Amino acid sequence: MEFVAIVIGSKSDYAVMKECVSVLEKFDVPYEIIISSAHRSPERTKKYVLEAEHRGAQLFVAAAGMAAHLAGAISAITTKPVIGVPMNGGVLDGLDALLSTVQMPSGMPVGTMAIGKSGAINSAYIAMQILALKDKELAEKLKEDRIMKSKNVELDSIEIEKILLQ
Ligand code: RP5
Repeated sequence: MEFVAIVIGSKSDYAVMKECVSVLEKFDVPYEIIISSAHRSPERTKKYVLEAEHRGAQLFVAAAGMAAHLAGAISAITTKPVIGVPMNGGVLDGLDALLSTVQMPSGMPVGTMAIGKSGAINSAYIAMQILALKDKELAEKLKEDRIMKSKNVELDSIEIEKILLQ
């Protein structure tokens, strides 16, 4: 079965990365999520990535904070797309993780998202956009989602205009 493999560096990352999970669930996209760290459990990370790829993982989402090497370490193991999500927290509140995740050497890409919640949500969207290249039903759902987002902007505007006119 094809699925999205999410790896988070610590249990503490789940509070943010549950946003990614929620989006995938909303769109009925199969996923699995494990905790594994580039630093604390490098062997487990490598073993999981190889096994997950063998079982049908189409791409990896990797979330880590601080000296965030998880996404880069995963990209060293697989040629599947790797999406990195820098976690906020720590002294530099995610800027450290952003730079660690995004500054990959040439030929070893990590598609890096924004820090924190927006990045977690967008990691699910980018993952689905990749899957939708060969999944027409999912591509249709993504188009409908865009239409709804656009309608919501108009509805929000009408609401604010009404409040201002009172
Ligand atoms: C990173 O260090 C993790 O991804 C997490 O964002 C950060 C802090 O981890 P904990 O000390 O909360 O486990 O490796």
